[in-house]
Amino acid sequence: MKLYGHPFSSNARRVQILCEECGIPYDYVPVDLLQGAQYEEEFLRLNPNAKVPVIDDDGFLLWESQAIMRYLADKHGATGWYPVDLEKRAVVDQWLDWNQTRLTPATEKVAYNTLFAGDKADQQAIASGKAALEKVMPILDGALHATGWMAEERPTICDVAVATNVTYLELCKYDLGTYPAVVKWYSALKERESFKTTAPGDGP
Ligand SMILES: N[C@@H](CCC(=O)N[C@@H](CS)C(=O)NCC(=O)O)C(=O)O
Repeated sequence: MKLYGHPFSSNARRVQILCEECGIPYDYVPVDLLQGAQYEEEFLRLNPNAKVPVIDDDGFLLWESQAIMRYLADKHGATGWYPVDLEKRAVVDQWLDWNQTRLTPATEKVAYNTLFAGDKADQQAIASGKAALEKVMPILDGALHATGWMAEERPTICDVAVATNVTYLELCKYDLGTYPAVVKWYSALKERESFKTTAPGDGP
């Protein structure tokens, strides 16, 4: 399987972490996002959205990081990471949707403008991203109080997906101190080999 990604891509990283955790073999194909390689015709044939990650699994193409995680977990029988029980799976899916619709937009506003935009940084976007984070982070913190994990008594793909966003909050020096359960959970995940070997360093 080929995994098209970029070292700064939190979306590609979550797929890579799952592969590392489950021993799923993959060839990592870097796409030079900073030079615009995602807009080249050859790449657009893989993903017309011009985004990483994409996988090419023996000719089967799939984009959208969380759809890829679900597909790989199912294909490789990683039921600990993505439970098969209807209700348990629904809770993992709930958090994946929450990640895409609530946490990611807020995180992206802060991270893009703090780390990538340089002198085009939009301070209003940072402020509105932070205001949105103030609403969503307590929800994550509250969920983690019961077992220390988001959905199960162990990490699942939603913990991985959400944590790759939290990495960017950390890089932005966003103060997580108000969310003690998040700090504990994230510290535990960071200790895992899969997180260490895929970490984006200090960012751009
Ligand atoms: N919803 C998509 C988002 C993918 C995405 O935004 N990828 C970013 C990297 S983290 C990207 O490829 N950006 C390139 C661009 O926008 O030009 C997913 O979950 O895979």
